[in-house]
Amino acid sequence: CGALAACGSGGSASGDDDAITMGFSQVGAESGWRTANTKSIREAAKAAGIELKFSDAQQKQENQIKAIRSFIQQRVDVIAFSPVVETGWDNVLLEAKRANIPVILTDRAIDSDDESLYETFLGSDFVEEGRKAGEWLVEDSKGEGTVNVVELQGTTGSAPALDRQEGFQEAISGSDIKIIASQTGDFTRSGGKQVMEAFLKSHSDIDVVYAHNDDMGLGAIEAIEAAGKKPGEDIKIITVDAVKDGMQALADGKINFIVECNPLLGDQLMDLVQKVVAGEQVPKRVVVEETTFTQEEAKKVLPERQY
Ligand code: GZL
Repeated sequence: CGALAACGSGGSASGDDDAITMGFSQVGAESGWRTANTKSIREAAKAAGIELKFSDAQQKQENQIKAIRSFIQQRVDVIAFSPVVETGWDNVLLEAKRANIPVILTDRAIDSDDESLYETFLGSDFVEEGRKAGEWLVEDSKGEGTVNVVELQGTTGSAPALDRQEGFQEAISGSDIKIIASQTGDFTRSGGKQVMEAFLKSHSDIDVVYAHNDDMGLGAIEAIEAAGKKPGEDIKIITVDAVKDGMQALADGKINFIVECNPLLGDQLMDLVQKVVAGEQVPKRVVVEETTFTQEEAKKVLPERQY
């Protein structure tokens, strides 16, 4: 469905009038992670008998705001969304609050002083993800002297980009690891490739790529190989997400370490939706469980990965 269309899907076969109607505004379809996240939400809504009105914002905040206003006009029972960026939400969420429609944040957080604008935030701890990436590199580069890192950042102003940068910088502070360049690749494979091509042209001393998601890391692999270098060897690569294509590159030795960011939020989200609509208390913050993978670990778990 387009950015403004809100399409019905799921819901009980009987068309039960008591079924919860949920409006969901998704960031877009920019990465393998997002595809897996959308699939998880759609399947969980269907399984829970929740009527899902789904909108794809194509990574534009104004489309998310329009979709949320559309859900308010349709008088849905609950609104959930993954905010593409952290700021600029207070007005539209105040409109939902005044319409007595509860809001749930999923995947990404907002930066607002008014915590009454949403019931709960279900998602990963992105600062911890950045820390895990940095801690692995500190361990891996012990005794190597100065290590030069180029950083492929996620969408400018988004919670994962801001927090993964913060966590990584915290972990490497005091070490010989230096970030010599940072630029957004907007979480896409093409963005990661274009930025990495530019980095390779302007820096001859790149030791490591820290990409805020697998897709940009996979784009960087294409650029590194086109420059006649070996990804994973001449230039090491650390990414976040652990989607199938990233895990395959990790198993193949082209990526060196992946921090998992679990996109399978659907079931937990629907559980929170049912509790919120029933007026039950829910925690203000629900953190998603996730781990990390080395090349050896990727080879073992690849066959059983769900996304
Ligand atoms: C993280 C999510 C990020 C993923 C990217 O929870 O918001 O957005 O890491 C996706 O792959 O584009």
